[in-house]
Amino acid sequence: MTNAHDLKTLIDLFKRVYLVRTAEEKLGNAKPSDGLYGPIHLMIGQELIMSVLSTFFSHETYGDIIYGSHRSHACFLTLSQNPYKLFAEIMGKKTGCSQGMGGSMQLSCLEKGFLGSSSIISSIVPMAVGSALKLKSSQGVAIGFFGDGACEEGIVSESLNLAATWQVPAMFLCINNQMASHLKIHERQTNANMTRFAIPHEVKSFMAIGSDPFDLMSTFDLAIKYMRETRLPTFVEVRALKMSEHVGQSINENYGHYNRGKFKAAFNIDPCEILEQSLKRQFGCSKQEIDGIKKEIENVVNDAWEKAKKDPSPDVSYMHKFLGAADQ
Ligand SMILES: Cc1ncc(C[n+]2csc(CCOP(=O)(O)OP(=O)(O)O)c2C)c(N)n1
Repeated sequence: MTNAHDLKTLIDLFKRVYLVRTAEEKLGNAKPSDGLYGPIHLMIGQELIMSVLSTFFSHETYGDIIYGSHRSHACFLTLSQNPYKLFAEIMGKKTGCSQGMGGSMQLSCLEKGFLGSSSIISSIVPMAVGSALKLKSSQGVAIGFFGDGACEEGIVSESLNLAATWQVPAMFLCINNQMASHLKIHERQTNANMTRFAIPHEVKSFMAIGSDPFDLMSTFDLAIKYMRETRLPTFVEVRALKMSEHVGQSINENYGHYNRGKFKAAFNIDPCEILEQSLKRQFGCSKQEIDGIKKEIENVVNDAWEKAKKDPSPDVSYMHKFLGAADQ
């Protein structure tokens, strides 16, 4: 992406954000008869981050690599543009991106450089450093994204130390939604600023607001250009507010300690709405044009859902193939 204020760029971004939002709402509103398996970590409210990042990321051109956390639907969707493979995976179908064996937290899209996500908090961070080492003599970058809770794991600091010592192009992307499961940041850390983890390792850090498309565009632009040119690591903190519960299909107005309505009113942070308003007010897009884009995406998502539901489950003998060498 070159010109952040270009209409075509913003429409493309809106399509990415709306695809993630629609797919996540589909998951959040699923009925028991839809047959979803395993824990699902939605990230409604955080869609813009991966949507913007994906426009600067290119496995085809540079060999870029990315690894994700347990909350990775947006990474998969923005890179693959394939809600069908995501839904099939979460429904435990053979046609899913991990052949129905991984579920919501174990996603990948190898052909686009998304090498995997993991349910083990922070476990992908050293993998990003390993990939960055491999990419050192190219122009590619390796990204590992994680939450503020993951910063409390020693391996994030150990990985920062190695990336800085080896001088490799690894991006430590921390999505700071100020919650880890059900604990607020001030119950776990003395300071809500995550970039401080980069300071002892002299890793250059950046900070962006996750609901501001222009801030995200300029931050990722700067950070990725810096890495492509210097081959050095970066730490990027994005402040975000998640409008869904920690885990589960809880996107109702009142659930647990979240109240989505109050949240939206208090912070005015819905990135989908911010982008839509920006397209209308600053770029003169008509309601009809925006509604047309939305309808098209909703149709793609609905068709993907129905198709995935009809797919077969993997057979049990196939599952055994992945259960390790113990019984071979
Ligand atoms: C090593 C490890 N410890 C604990 C857990 C349990 N757990 C799952 S999600 C989570 C909180 C993660 O918070 P954060 O990293 O901020 O990501 P967020 O859920 O906010 O996106 C925890 C502690 C885990 N999955 N792995």
